[in-house]
Amino acid sequence: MREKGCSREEIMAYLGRRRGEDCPSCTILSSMCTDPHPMALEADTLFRCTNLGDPGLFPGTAAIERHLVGRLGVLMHLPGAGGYATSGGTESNIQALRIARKMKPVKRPNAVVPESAHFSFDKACEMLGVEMRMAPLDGRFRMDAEAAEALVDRNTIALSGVAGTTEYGMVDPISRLSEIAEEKGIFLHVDAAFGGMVLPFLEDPPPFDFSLPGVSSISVDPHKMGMSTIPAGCFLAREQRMLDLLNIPTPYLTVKQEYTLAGTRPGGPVAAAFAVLEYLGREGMQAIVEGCMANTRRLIDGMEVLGIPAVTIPDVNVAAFPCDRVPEGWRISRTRQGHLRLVCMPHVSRSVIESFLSAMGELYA
Ligand code: 0PR
Repeated sequence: MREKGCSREEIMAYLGRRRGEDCPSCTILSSMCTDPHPMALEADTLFRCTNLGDPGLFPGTAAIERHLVGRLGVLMHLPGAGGYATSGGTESNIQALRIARKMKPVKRPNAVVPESAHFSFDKACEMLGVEMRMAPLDGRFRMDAEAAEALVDRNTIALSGVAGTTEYGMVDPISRLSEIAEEKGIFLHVDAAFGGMVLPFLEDPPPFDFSLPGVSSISVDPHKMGMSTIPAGCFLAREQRMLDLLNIPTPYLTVKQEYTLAGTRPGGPVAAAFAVLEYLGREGMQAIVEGCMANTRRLIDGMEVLGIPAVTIPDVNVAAFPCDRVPEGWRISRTRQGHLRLVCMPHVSRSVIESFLSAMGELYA
């Protein structure tokens, strides 16, 4: 560390240079994050100095967290769902498995997840000493529910499906998983970290939420399609008592116990997530989601014209293509199977899609 501090101007000049090295968002085509909505930035700033880890000191912020959980519970068809604001899908998925393990304390627990599960499940299973069993996917990159059922045994503590997969944008057959979970009495966690803020705004979405009686918990991330600031995730549980299973005593806080994984938690992104939902309303969210879906279709059509058909028709705004070469300057990632993977987030506007397609056109001419 420096012996003597340096001036604000010097620091800001240095920070500005470093920030300039970051990729401009209009070149980022594979992120599930996006430029926060202006309403999110304003709300975040107001709550920048709050800590939800000690909610008795910030009762106003804590009330907003409850409102956010309330709104998302209603969106997931369960008014009054239990829940809290997490740091994102990873924390939510870990919490789901912690609860499932508490609810079924077997010696050698396993969890059945699809091959397409996000790598946060690897982290969760490793941390919790749970064997991760991966069910294969069908021809459209969705979990094969019958194969999943065959992997379930008496040591299975949880079954999980994804609503909006990270790599192919597919929704697993959650209705069927719900039936299996009910029949066998297993905890069913739906990872809707991405799709949770997309599917409710589509015209005829596949069922994935608490409207299915077997669904026990859901991850949904406002810092993805909810256009909040980072970190804003949300974990929702069918019953508050599921979360209470995770309570540990917190002797020197304003509350006597907590079930969150993180201790100190930022209020800013939570206020931001709430503010965006309030500002846009269902109509505003629908318009943004429709725009992203229209851009996804345009991308798929444009690639098809270039002789590169999408590997599947996605349920949400993620499209994957079998394609080796990409033009310079774009930040694009690949799936585990090597397909090019693009996420049409709100910052990926129609003109960004058109520039990408024309650069692809030149490359493949
Ligand atoms: N579940 C699903 C279905 C996800 O897609 C993700 C993240 C998670 C859980 C984990 O969420 P957190 O990262 O919030 O804990 N999916 C993307 C990924 O890791 C997120 C991402 C964001 C990737 C920005 C790239 C990027 O630039 O691949």
